[in-house]
Amino acid sequence: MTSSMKEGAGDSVVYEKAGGIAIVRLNRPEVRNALSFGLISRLAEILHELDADESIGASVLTGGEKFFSAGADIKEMAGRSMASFEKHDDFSVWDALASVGKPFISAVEGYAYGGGCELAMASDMIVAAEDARFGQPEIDLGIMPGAGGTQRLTRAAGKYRSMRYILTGEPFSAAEAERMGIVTAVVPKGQAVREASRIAALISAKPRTAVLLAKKAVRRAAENQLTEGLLFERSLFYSLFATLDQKEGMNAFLNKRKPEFKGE
Ligand code: DAK
Repeated sequence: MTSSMKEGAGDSVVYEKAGGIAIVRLNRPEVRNALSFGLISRLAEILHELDADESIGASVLTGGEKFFSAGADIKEMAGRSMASFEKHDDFSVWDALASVGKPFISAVEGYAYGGGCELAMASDMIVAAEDARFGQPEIDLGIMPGAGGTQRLTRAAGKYRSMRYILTGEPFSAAEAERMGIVTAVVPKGQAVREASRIAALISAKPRTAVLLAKKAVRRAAENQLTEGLLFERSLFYSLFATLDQKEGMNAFLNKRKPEFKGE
């Protein structure tokens, strides 16, 4: 089995290849793998590079042993305005993930919150450790999910459970995620990458073109008409950056205090 580690000092995403699969790891542990625009661009770039790599049939996406990701980088967003997002559409870097051809499986150990949960849901499968926690806590920052949380969670779990988690920000367990249909398999703590790699290796041994087209077809079934919902969600997400509550929510998080929302 050959393995080549691609890691340089300060890389926000690293990966290694072995036995027909790649293990791609988010690598900003100091900020709990917060998903900066740079990190998402690099992740999409790597997944597209792997698409072109004939030695690879499928990938596993992990955040490491303690957490998957705490979501989008709040520091990067806190001072932004609705107008600046409308003008620059910085979050469009996320769009490149939708055109990844080969299957990629999220292996979630620890928490996957906000954009971390949305990133996992945007992948093709989720293998979760039994103590993994998922959640869309954006409401506590004075914003809402913006990378598909309102759309993908609702499609999988239905309106009633999705409303609960999106409007309260309460986290939910791997078992609840499995009941809601967003998790492919729940495994013992510490085993998520191993199980995701086993599934990725099975897929990698299958005929590649059939896999690509089958993935495309399943995504079409699951995500038909998703595009319009995602655009609607993103535009509402940007509009919340015109509110005082967004400034208060994010500043409170960064200053480690409780927010005082005014509803404005
Ligand atoms: N962003 C930036 N920094 C973060 C962060 C984040 N999301 N989460 C944690 N950090 C930083 C903390 O500020 C702290 O930094 P220092 O104080 O050391 O400088 C460091 O990471 C360690 O954090 P904690 O001390 O809080 O660590 P704990 O282990 O005690 O707690 C936690 C971990 C995950 C429970 C906690 O850090 C937390 O609640 N984090 C925020 C979770 C959250 O609210 N996530 C949602 C973010 S909003 C879109 C695409 C994506 C999105 C939106 C739109 N489009 C395509 C349009 C996504 C939005 C979001 O995800």
